[in-house]
Amino acid sequence: MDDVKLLSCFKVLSREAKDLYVRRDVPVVECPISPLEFYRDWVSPNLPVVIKGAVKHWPAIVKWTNAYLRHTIGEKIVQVAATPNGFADAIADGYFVMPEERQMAVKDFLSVMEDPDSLPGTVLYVQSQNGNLGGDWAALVKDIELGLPWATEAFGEAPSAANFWMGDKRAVTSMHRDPFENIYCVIRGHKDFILHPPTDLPWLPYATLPAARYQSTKGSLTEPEFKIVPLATDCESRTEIFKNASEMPEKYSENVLGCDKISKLSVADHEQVPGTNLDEDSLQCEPVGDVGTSLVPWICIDPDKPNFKLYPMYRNGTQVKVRVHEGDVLFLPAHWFHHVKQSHSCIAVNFWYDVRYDHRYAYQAFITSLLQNSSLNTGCPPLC
Ligand SMILES: O=C(O)CCC(=O)C(=O)O
Repeated sequence: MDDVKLLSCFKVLSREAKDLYVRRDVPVVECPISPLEFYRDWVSPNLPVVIKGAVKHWPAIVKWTNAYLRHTIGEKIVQVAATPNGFADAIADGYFVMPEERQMAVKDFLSVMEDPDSLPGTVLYVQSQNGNLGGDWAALVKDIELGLPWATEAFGEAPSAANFWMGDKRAVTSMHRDPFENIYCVIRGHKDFILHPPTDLPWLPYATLPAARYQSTKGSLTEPEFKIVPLATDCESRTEIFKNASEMPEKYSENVLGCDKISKLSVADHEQVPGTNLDEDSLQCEPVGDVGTSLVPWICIDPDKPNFKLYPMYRNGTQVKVRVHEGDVLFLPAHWFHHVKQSHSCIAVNFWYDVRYDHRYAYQAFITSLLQNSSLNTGCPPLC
């Protein structure tokens, strides 16, 4: 089929999705929700939903003040992402740039949250996505449930990873998609999501760029300088870069390491705290593609300020916006695109449940491969 015909087919697909089931807002349902309702109304049709008050009974909701965090875990050294502008894992200067990863005491991180001017020119975000709730932040697990019971029952297994998020209001998570069912719980403040359904893939432009990382240089005290340091591009160094779980954010796995990665990441022992068992042995980072190509395909449009001149096809997409408040939970189905911002010092916890390789997956993989074999959105990576 030629590209013009294919384009009109994708327009029909998007239009039908919009007319039939994708709403411009995310529905909000009240708690309690049964596993059956959750599965029937949201998981099976692959639709996002906010479950109001789903974690408001967690002790964390009242306990996780800065004073409590200082008292409980203040001395603990944790991994914090640092950038000059809040854009970690985003495109800058022709690179896909990952944040500088700093090790700092929780009490020092909290002091910067309370007074961001004390660390000028730097935006901090705890966003490691490596199951850090079972690692750096494990002392807090007692204040939450590990997985939401209705979700765990609906998915038929415990979550495979749990992540802790806390950061500056300037921190932005750029548009991407993950091969996991996501149960995203806001503990403090609020989170703003811009979503796109998987059927919008044709309208979300990708650029394939060399990977790099921010590195702060001394600079002056008031104006620290960050430089962008390209990552080594040979095969050996690339596997070295991501040789352990704490260094390999899961979401890059789709892009940097290829589809095989995901099954290798799946966790064998769900009895442990989710995420703690992502050890080096379970990660065999086999690079895909040609040796020497440390390239990352990444969505290059900013949904907050879309450049329609450069990306006119983006107009065909449907932005779905939702603010998730304290005590509420967003179900973000696998493969939905998302871009995330937050209120200052917002705290959230999310659970990733493994995706089922069912009809939804097959359908989305088909769309992706159609695009890859056309000239419409050739940069999009294979579905993982
Ligand atoms: O909270 C964020 O900044 C990003 C969340 C996200 O990307 C995820 O849970 O997959």
